[in-house]
Amino acid sequence: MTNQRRALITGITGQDGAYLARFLLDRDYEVHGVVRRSSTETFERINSIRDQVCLHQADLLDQLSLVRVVEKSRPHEVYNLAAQSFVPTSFDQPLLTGEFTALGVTRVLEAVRLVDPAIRFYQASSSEMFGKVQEEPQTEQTPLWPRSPYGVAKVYGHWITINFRESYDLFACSGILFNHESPLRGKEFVTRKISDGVARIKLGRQQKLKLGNLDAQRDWGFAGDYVRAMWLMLQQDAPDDYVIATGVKHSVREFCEVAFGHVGLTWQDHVEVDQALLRPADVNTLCGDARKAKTQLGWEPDVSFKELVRMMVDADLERVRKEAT
Ligand code: NAP
Ligand code: F7E
Repeated sequence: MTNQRRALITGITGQDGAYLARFLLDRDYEVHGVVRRSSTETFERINSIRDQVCLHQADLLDQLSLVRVVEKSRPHEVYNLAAQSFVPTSFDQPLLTGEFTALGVTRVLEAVRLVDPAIRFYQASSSEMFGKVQEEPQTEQTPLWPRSPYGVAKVYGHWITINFRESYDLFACSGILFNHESPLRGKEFVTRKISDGVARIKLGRQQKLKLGNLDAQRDWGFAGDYVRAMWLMLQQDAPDDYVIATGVKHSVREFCEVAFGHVGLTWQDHVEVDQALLRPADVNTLCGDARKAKTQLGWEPDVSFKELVRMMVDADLERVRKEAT
């Protein structure tokens, strides 16, 4: 083993995993990633760095597979990004979501504690934990009131991380990240669904875009900015929890306005509301107060809302243009 820093990322094939892996490679880390077996590979987001990272098969449902990966990679830092992360699916599959997104965190923490309690641990907590918001903006102290099985599972993951820190003195941090997006965002999430829809409509491949709750407001930031915050948390003298957000919120309707407007279209001509896309319980508004992260980590976002929307639409235009008609 060399002196090079080693990091293990669960969820390396997801949006954040892909950005974090690149961020750590740029800082000369040896990067290891957990991937689960499937009949078709899901490595699209990490294709360009595939030969620079070391991938290990394991699953959040399988305790021993996680122990083996930690033993094999002997990381200094573990970033637990893997989860069933799509809120509507959590209403359809609440038990599976609990297994992955809640108990999965305990399994990774147990693997860390067993193999090497000196490993620094990052948990991907979420603004979804605030749900029916009890104050605005939300801080690290705001009471939690989750509104979906996903949010409930994340509350468990958040508190088990704090519990392991307090019980076993682990360097375990929890980042309460507000929505963050990018051209690598999954297409079922509303921002990417809109940017992809705008590109297809502009290029004549689609006529209409069906959406659900247009009034929902989110504090949207850029994923590339947010992975920097994850890393900063693990470089501090002591473990702690931080809200990561831009402090500015916009509605889904406003997102549509900027995205369609960017290509010279009027969103009202193309967007249709589909009642089937409404959730049994939705989070109507979220807006974070990241002053603690700014003061203690020196973290601030670089990319603004409008820059983010344009970046996503431009990337989808380029991609759809290359697709065969
Ligand atoms: P994402 O794109 O949905 O990626 C999820 C990752 O988890 C994928 O790599 C997926 O692998 C992996 N995974 C799922 N179930 C697994 C299992 N049983 N075993 C091993 N790996 C499994 O999510 P993201 O947007 O990058 O978010 C990263 C983390 O941050 C998640 O925990 C999410 O809940 C949390 N979070 C996200 C946001 C946001 O706005 N993006 C905000 C707050 C918190 P496959 O490729 O095989 O499916
Ligand atoms: O929905 C509304 C929807 O699915 C945002 C995950 O990364 O961020 C994400 O969860 C809002 C909701 O993200 C559609 O009702 C309207 O109010 O993009 P979303 P999310 O549920 O906020 C948090 C922080 C996470 O941690 C999660 O892992 O947009 N909305 N129309 C729609 N949403 C979707 N998906 N599709 C629509 O057609």
